[in-house]
Amino acid sequence: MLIPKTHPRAASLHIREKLVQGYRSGLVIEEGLIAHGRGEAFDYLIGEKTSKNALKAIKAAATALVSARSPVISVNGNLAALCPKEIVQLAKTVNAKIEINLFYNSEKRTKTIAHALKRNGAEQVLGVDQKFSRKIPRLDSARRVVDKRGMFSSDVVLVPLEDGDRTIALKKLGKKVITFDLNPLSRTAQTADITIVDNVIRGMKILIEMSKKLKKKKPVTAKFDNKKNLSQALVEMNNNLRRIAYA
Ligand code: PTJ
Repeated sequence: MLIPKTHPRAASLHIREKLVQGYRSGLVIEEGLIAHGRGEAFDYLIGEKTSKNALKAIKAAATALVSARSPVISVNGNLAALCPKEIVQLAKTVNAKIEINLFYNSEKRTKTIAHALKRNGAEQVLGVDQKFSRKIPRLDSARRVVDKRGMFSSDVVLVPLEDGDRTIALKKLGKKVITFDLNPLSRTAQTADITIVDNVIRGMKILIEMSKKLKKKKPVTAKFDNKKNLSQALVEMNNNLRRIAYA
């Protein structure tokens, strides 16, 4: 679809188009389109821009990733469709492994996603070869299977657009969990250590830049209160709603 640059919601329509393309090329499943729709609604509420609370969370996330012993970026269909280049750039910047981990698992889609990441410069993609599989205990979905070289032995995991059960399971395994989630009320947003309430397509770029800056100096882990930051996100949403309603 040709979207005129002057369209008031051009950025958001471009993002939607990426998802649709991702669906057509086999990266994304139908449920991923629904998840995206939910994200779009929340993005509208935050004014389709990166907020102050998101920047605070991004700084905390960059510090955690740069200081991690063995960081991992968990990739699902939506993330692969929205920001394949940024996944690879961030992995190279913070020396993280890239691991495919799907909620609606299929070998074919895993391979399609791995090819897309490699086309965008990834050297190694974990989660493809089953001989390295390990299971997260007490988790039912296909996402319980992780790579022993990646998520299983990691200390910090970035899991954008994640489902709640898995976030809780990763936390129980002692991992520091960072997520992107436009819905500050989702179980993932509420249980992660660091929740970035921003569209992953905007936030990933900022996360890369911030990580590059922090890498140059020794990052100091400042206190970060996720619950407080999420409350701030809700306050900002509420203020935006009032602005829209009374404009
Ligand atoms: O590719 P798979 O099989 O691993 O499946 C991926 C989906 C996304 C379908 C699966 O993880 C899922 O069902 O996720 P949920 O439980 O719908 O959660 C997705 C969360 O991401 C929701 O809270 C959305 O609001 C949020 N979200 C959607 N799009 C974006 C987003 N957050 C940040 N940026 C987005 N672009």
